[in-house]
Amino acid sequence: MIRHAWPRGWAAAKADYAAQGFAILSGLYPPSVLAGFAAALTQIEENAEALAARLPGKLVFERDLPAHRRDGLTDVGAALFLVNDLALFAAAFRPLHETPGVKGIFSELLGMDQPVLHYTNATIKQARFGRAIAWHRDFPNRYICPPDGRYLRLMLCLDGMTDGAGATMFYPGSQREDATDDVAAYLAAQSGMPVAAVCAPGDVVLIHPRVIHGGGMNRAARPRRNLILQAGSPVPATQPHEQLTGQGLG
Ligand SMILES: O=C(O)CCC(=O)C(=O)O
Repeated sequence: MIRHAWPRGWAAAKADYAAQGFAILSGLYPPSVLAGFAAALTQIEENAEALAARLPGKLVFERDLPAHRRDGLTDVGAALFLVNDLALFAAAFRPLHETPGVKGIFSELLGMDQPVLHYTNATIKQARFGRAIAWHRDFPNRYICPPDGRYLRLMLCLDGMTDGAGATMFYPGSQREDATDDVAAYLAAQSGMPVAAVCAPGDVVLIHPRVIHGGGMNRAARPRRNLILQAGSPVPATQPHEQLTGQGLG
């Protein structure tokens, strides 16, 4: 049986983050801002081919990714998996890092006065065939990642997340220092089940960079779209930079 984690208030979310390596929080973004995000993302999806030609490398199509993570399905049209560097596409995405409250969340969880933005993306699990995401940790990663590991990801669930519909799954506690670095070895030694982050549209999931997470396909009839922002310590100049990399939050 799959276990679930549910949204909590800030004090409980902070405790969850420390104990489990992830936490679910409600009410951070106002409804009008959420509607703006959804409309801007829909615009991108509807104009994906033209935008991909104009902004090479920023859109990742399902058709260019291995089909085994979507049950072998190959007829996927111009369906997107990732939209990277959201600020390039629409000003409507700016509240993702500018909304009051966002800076405080990062500052408190990281113990840092001036966290800076690393990157943003939309991670889309399409209706019916949205791909599964393998078990992984976000630190270290090969994209944008301060060497000190002091950062976290805020994942806004535009459509909410439910079982069987691609909810992100977590191994609670796998962020701890004593957890083995090797994800496969950690999983092999586990007797516990992962936990599904079940949440409503507009909720956010706060993800510790060392917690092991992944998730199954979205087999539901509606898409599961998340917006992600990573922020924390400044990143070295030698790493890739997005439009807003290095900007302060709030
Ligand atoms: O979209 C998801 O379910 C998870 C995204 C994720 O694993 C990540 O950004 O590291």
